[in-house]
Parts: sequence; C-alpha cells; structure tokens
Amino acid sequence: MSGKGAPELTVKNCQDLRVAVIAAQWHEQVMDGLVNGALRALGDLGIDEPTLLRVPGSFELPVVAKVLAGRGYDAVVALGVVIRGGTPHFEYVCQGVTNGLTQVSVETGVPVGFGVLTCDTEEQALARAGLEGSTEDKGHEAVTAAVATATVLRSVSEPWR
Ligand code: DLZ
Repeated sequence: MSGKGAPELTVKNCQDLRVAVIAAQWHEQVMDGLVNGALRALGDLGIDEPTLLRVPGSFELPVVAKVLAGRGYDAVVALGVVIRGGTPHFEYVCQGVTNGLTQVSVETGVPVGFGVLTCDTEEQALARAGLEGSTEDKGHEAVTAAVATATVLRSVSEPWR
C-alpha cells in the first residue's frame, strides 16, 4: 500500500478528548519510533496526559483496546509491528489484530487508530516508523486519524436543534 494520497488533517477542539495509546513490544527500535510519533501527535493536538499501555505482542492489542473503549476513552490508538517470517504465523497475527481492532471500533463506536505495521522486512518498518531517515510517521498518523474521527463522532452526538 502506498502512502501517497494521505490527507493533511486539520483537527480542532480536541484538547479535552481522552486518548489511550496501546503499544506492542516486538521490534523495539521500530516501536520506539511509533510510540514517539504517537506522543508527538498528541502534543501537537494539545492533548495532555494520554494513557500509554504496553502489551507483549500485536495479537494482544484488540483485547486491551476493547476494555479501554468501554472505560470512557474517546479514542484508542493501537501500535505494533509484525514482520513476515518463514511460516504462516505472520498472516494469522496480522489477520487477528486487524479484524480484532476493526471489531472493537465498530462494536463500541470508539475510534481505534490503526498504527500496526505489517511488513515484509524490518527495513520497510523502519521507513514508516517516524525515525530519523524514515519517510513516513505511522504512529503520528494513527493518532491524528483517531482523534479526527472522535471529533467527527462528537459533532453528531449532539441532538438536532
Ligand atoms: C509470535 C510473534 C511473532 C512470530 N512475530 C511477531 C511480530 O512480528 N510482531 C508482534 O507484535 N508480535 C509477534 N509475535 C507475538 C504475538 O503477537 C503474540 O504476542 C504471541 O503470539 C502471544 O500471544
């Protein structure tokens, strides 16, 4: 999937939103970049004191996202990196986390930012991690998308006048 065509999102009136970031721990260098990008985005948006939780691997992201979505957060952001190996395990983990996070979001009505990289190689992941020399900053993007969506949902949660 190409990163070309990504919108320049402008997000307003979001400082009071409660946002939780959940981050897996596999592939430490890439994860450091994603987590830093996510925290930088929250700072850019004026959202102080976000919750940051760490889980073992990407497969564990959906269950924690589901519980947080039920605890009053306005948006949840899931960060992880899955790198293809020599067995079909990659497909199962990617499918589990993608379907799981989609299900959480749709069933709870709480936006879940999808900051999970699914890459063939570590080089591809590093290029998307928001590190020095990276071409993309997927942690930052996932936060901005989730918060933008939360503001859209808030705009339609008021009764019609
Ligand atoms: C087992 C596994 C493998 C092989 N690769 C990754 C990976 O590249 N990225 C990741 O986040 N997690 C990986 N895991 C761990 C699974 O996500 C999960 O933590 C374990 O299967 C235990 O449930």
